[in-house]
Amino acid sequence: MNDEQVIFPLKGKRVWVAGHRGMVGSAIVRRLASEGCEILTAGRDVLDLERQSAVEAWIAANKPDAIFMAAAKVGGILANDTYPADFLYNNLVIETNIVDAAWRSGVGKVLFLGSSCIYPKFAPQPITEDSLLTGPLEPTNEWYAIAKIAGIKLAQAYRKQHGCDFISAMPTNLYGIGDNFDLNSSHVMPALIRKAHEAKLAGADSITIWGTGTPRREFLNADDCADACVFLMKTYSDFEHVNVGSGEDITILELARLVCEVVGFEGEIITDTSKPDGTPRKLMSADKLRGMGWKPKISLREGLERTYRYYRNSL
Ligand code: GFB
Repeated sequence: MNDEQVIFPLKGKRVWVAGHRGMVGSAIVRRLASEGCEILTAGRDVLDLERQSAVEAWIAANKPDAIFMAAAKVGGILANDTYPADFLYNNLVIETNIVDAAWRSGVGKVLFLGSSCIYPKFAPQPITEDSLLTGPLEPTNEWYAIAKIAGIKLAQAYRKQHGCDFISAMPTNLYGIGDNFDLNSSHVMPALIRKAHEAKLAGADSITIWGTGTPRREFLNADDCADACVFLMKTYSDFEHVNVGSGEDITILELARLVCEVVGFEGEIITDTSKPDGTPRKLMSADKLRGMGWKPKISLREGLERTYRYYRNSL
């Protein structure tokens, strides 16, 4: 990053990573280690992000200069479809509490993290930032999407009405160290790693993947996402959100084959079409962020190998 690009240096600042125990939050904490800032964290035992007065009091007392909003209720397609109230309510309340309290305490900069599912189900591909609110959402995750759209709008509203320097980043499907490997609530990448690993150990003939295997998804390693978030925090100050992706997508079946190769499982891949496919394709345009000078460093294969190593070490 060129020095002249930096409009909000982090050196010497107090930086709160909300959600520091999650996959993205912990990656941001790792990434911030080289920024010379003071990293603030607050575990669930200390701060309940769903209680507005607690969030207000914590921010007022700890006086962060900047906040990364990586705290969220997240999950894969089945969890989103099964717990709509949790995905809508928990995310809305966490966002409103942090954004409003940040404004009240005069926090200098806030980065809100959303998701690529904010875009219409049939948005033209690759999806540019201006596709937001141009069509109906994918039903399996509309609750989460509505909460994340509200988060973007909160940041914009506080910028417009109060002049706050609040910005938003929209990461694509993320995976990596600290991922959730629970088969009912996880995203596809950790689920496939676990399925292939367990099938290999059991000497099984096949693994079963959900849906038809034809949907296309874009993947970005959580450490690349953290790097992009720090880049945006330091260099970006504008109304519109920014896509954070790899710019490449693959089918779920291709992903399953790659996972099996990395894990060393040689059996068959069977599709279970009683499970939902979700949106057919979700490739975001990477042009805006690339144009600012950021690009990912971790290839899909390298990221997968790292994530598989993490999974084995966590067993
Ligand atoms: O990662 P995933 O759960 O999320 O699923 P979405 C992606 C695709 O992989 C879907 C298929 O077509 C799934 O049917 N898939 C195949 C599997 N096998 C599996 C499996 O064993 N587990 C899982 N989980 N999927 C989520 C949204 O959508 O993406 C969230 O629900 C969020 O709101 C997140 O936006 C990034 O990409 O479909």
